[in-house]
Formats: sequence, C-alpha cells, structure tokens
Amino acid sequence: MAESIHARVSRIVQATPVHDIHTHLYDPAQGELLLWGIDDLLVYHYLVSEASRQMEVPLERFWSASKEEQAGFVWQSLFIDHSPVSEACRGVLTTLNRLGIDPRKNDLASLRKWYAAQKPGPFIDRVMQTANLASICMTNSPFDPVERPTWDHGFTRDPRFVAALRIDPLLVAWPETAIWLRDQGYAVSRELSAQTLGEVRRFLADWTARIDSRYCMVSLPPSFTFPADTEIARLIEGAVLPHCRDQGQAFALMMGVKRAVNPRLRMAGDGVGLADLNALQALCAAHPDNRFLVTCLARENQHELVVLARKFSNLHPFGCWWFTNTPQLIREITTMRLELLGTSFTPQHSDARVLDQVIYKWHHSRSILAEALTEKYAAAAEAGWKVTDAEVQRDVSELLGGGFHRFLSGARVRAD
Ligand code: FIX
Ligand code: ZN
Repeated sequence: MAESIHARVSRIVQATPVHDIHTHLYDPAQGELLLWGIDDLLVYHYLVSEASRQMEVPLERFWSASKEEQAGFVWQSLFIDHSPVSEACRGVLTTLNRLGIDPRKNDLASLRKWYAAQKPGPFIDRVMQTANLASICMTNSPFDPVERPTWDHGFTRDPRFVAALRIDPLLVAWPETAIWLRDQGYAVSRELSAQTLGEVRRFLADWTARIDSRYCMVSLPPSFTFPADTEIARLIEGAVLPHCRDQGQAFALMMGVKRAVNPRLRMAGDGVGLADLNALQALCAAHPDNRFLVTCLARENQHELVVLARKFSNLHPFGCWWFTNTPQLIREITTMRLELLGTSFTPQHSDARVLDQVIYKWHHSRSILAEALTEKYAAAAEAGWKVTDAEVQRDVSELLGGGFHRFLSGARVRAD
C-alpha cells in the first residue's frame, strides 16, 4: 500500500535536522552556563510558575532552598500530588521517555542517579541526536556578569553552537547602561548625542566580532512605540539599525513581554501584553534596508504579524514564543502562517534553557508541523497538485532553518 501523505510528511519532518534559532543554551566550553539534568529540568521557570500555584511551601521558603530541594518541591506538587498534564510537565515526561527512562518507574533519587552517570560530551551528542539538531543558536549577553568573562578569556568554540548578540539592557535600561558602557571604555554620555550613538555602534561592532554573532536581538515591552522620542526608539534608529546595515545583519525583536509582573516569582514572574505592531510596521516601512526577525508573545498579535509579513519582505516571523509554545497555539499559529505566507517563515525555536529540553520542544513541535503540512498538501492534492517527496523535503528544510539562513544572509532567492 502507498505510504499515506501523513506518514511521508512525518518521516521527512522527523528526519530533517533543525537549526534551533533561539535558545538560552551555551557553548559546552562555557562550562556551568550550559544547564542539563533532572534538577535543572524541574526548576525551569515554566514549571516554577505552575508549581507556585500548588506548592505547600511558601515562596520565600522555596527560594531559600537548594536547587535539589526546589526540584523536589516542584516534582512533589506537579508530578506526585497532581497529574503532569501541562505542556511544561509533559515536556519533562517526553524528555525522559525519549532518553529511554520510564518516568513512572523512577523516583527523583533514581533519576538523579541516572543523570550522575552521564558525561557532558557524550550526553550533549546524544541529546542533539535525539532531537535531531543541526545547530543551536545561543543568546549571548555582554551585560551578563557571569557570561561576559567567558568571552573575555576566550575559548575554543563548538561549531554546533552559534552566537546571537542580546542587547536588552542597552535599549530598555538607558541611561543606567550608559554608566556601564563608560566603565567598559566607551565614551558615551547620558544624552544620545552623535558621539554617544557612534560609541554604541562601536560597542555593538566589537561584540559582534568577539562572539561572531549571527544577528542582534532584543525583547520589548508592550509599551514600545516607533517612531517616538524615547530612548529605545532613538537608540534603535541611531545605533542598532545602522549597525545592522553596516554588518549586513538582521535585527530580531521579541515583542510583548511584560517583565516582572510578579517579582516574587523572580524569573518565573514575567507576563504578556499586546504589542503595538504599528511600531513594527513603521520600522519595516522606514527601513527597507534592514531585515527584521520577529516573534510576538500575545496570541492576539499573531494575525497582525502575519499580515504585516505579507506586506514587507524584510520581515520574517519566527517561533511560537513561550506562552504560545503550547500544542493548541502552535497548531493555530503554524496553520495561519502556512495559509497566509506559504513557507516563508520559521515556525519554531525551542527557547530551551536546559539542554535536555530540546528533546521535548522539538518532538512536540515536529509532530504539529507534520500535521499542519499534511493538511495543506492533502488540500493541494485534492485540487490536483500532488507533492513529491523531494518537494516536501525542500519545504521542510526551508521551514527548519533554510529559509531563516537565507533571510539572515539577505538573499531573496534560493542559494542551494
Ligand atoms: O526574552 C527571552 O528570550 C525569553 O525567551 C526569556 O526571557 C524567557 O525567560 C524564556 O525562557 C521563554 O521561553
Ligand atoms: Zn528566549
């Protein structure tokens, strides 16, 4: 019997290595910055915010506990006292399951024992093979006092881990950041004079070269507007966009995050708000020589983002970010993008903070991508256009990193 369209598409989607274009993972040579293992899986901020609703211990007690103890609280409240049905809980189960561990038969102590027997190098290889990853793009911040010294000292790069320059404090914390930049040897003042903007560009160019950054990125609050007489807008216009043009690089905007909605939850305390996509429209229209990679956190922004991408070829939507990284929303957003953009977008990034998470993030997303594509190919077949395996492979390679890289390079037509 002929293989069904769904089986063909799934086979190709599973077998195609993906370039994970945004994560919070680090080069193995950056040592402890690269998190992995059961305790880090359990204290992931997605799980902490869910556990904070169910845990018996008060938050203060939770935060004063060791990582192992915190992991124990999360395990108890989300896996033992209740069933692990949320997407983040299911993620832990899928990860363990695909590593060959029966999560049901293993208590936390034996899970820890299993992990203790793993060696970092082979474990990284195994995770990347299991998730079928071609490369991992990091989020690299010169402003991070723990990360920065690793770059200052230098290390031998793992070619599978590529860099992206993250610049949130530069844009959202000006003028405090001016003081920091001065300490780093850049002759800036609080006022955004031509000299200061020039020095900010020098800083961006220095770090782009130092880390071999592929693109520069920022996350922005819902209040972001453009054009505007604000420090963020002026820094973008006067320093970041010229820098990107100089370097031929794209600028990634992650729009709609409300930081520290509940500061008591620390990293788990961020929320979502509706971004003003008029700002994005104005950026794309006023700067046709810049390229913008954009993801939005609010479900309600997704349709407008896709419509804008139809109008501006210098805009590339990517990923189902954070609170939209749930099966129902991935299905909705990916289908909407396929229906309005064809294959000219990047459906997903993992946003993994713990290496092992790439296993579940990609396993879950790949199966939804295969379903969404199958539906579209089946509809085309009904209208007399049957796709070949080679065409499916072309499309899937495009969606899993090929289109992204072409967008980064500025090429409009297929290079391969
Ligand atoms: O700003 C970001 O890159 C976000 O992805 C993070 O801040 C967030 O904590 C996260 O991990 C979401 O997945
Ligand atoms: Zn992120």
